[in-house]
Amino acid sequence: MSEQLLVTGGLGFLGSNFVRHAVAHTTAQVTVVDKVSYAANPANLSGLPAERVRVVRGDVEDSALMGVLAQRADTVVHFAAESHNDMALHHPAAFISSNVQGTFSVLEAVRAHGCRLHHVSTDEVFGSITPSMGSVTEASAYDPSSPYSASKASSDLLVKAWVRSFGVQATISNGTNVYGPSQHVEKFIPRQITHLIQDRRPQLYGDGRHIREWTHVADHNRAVMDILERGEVGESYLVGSGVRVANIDVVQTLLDHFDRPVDELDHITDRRGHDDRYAVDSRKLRALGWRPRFLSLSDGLADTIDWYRQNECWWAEPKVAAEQRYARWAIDQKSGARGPVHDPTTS
Ligand code: TDX
Repeated sequence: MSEQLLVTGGLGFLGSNFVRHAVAHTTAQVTVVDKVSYAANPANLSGLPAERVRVVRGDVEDSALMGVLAQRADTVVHFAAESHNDMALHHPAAFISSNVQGTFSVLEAVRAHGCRLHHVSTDEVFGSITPSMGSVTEASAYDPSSPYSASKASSDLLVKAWVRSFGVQATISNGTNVYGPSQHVEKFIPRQITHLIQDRRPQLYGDGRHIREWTHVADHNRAVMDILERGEVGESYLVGSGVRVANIDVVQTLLDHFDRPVDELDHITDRRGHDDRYAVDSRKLRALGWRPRFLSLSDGLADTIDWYRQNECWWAEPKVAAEQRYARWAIDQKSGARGPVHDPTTS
């Protein structure tokens, strides 16, 4: 493991869990660069030793800053991204700038300074996978459906091109849906958990039959570390637990944890361009020795629920703001109105 690690987006859900993992399991000095948007929280890194972790407030799109930071780094792990599909449907411009322009800036910085790069991406780049297709492999064609997944697909293609054209030493991971402590309350599982804590009814898009593969954040970040340590430069790796569950079954598992009737949920207007199913074949990653430890969604959710119960001060305010956005978007979707293309909640 490199000694000087630069983590972009290290105050977000995935990035901060990765920084904690790196501090616990390596001797690396970690620099976090994060623009501290609405999705980040400085508390996510609280309690870590200052002599191991330094936080720089800044935007990956700032190429001068990225140049300075990359000069001091051996390895860059690029988490920074706008990541919420619903937000992307209403404010797509922020996704193009953060995810595409931001990745371009990171690539130019690592190219100039010869850093090893790992780019964190998503299984959504492959689009919806019908049951007859089984699961995608790293060789499957990209076919993104949404502004978010198209922006991530674009960023992956930039990384692949920088590897081939300039010899940048990069790997990519395409992860499935991730869950665990400190995920933003706009996302599906924390939204439903915090609704239940507040005695509200879970909100399911459409019939709730959409299938996602759920990987615990700890498993996801061990995969990133394994790829950094043993992955082959120039390659992509799919990260998936194999735990594939329909949204309605996730909600009913949550209702069960809260001792609430299984039909106590609302079906609401479906998301536009909503992919029916994601499923990945993660054998290439498993060949590096990676195995998911969370094979029961119900067990993984128990710890996650406990975390949200104990950390209401962490999520109470962001939840009010997230629910205001959901209410506004529902009205816009019905009326066909368009909000500003650039997300007003980001700096
Ligand atoms: O209230 C909700 N009700 C609902 O039924 C919300 C917020 C979501 N859903 C559905 C939509 C999806 O089928 O739940 C599923 C998961 O939704 P999200 O948490 O928004 O995740 P998704 O759109 O699948 O994308 C996520 O996984 C891949 C992350 O947001 C991405 O950043 C990641 O790349």
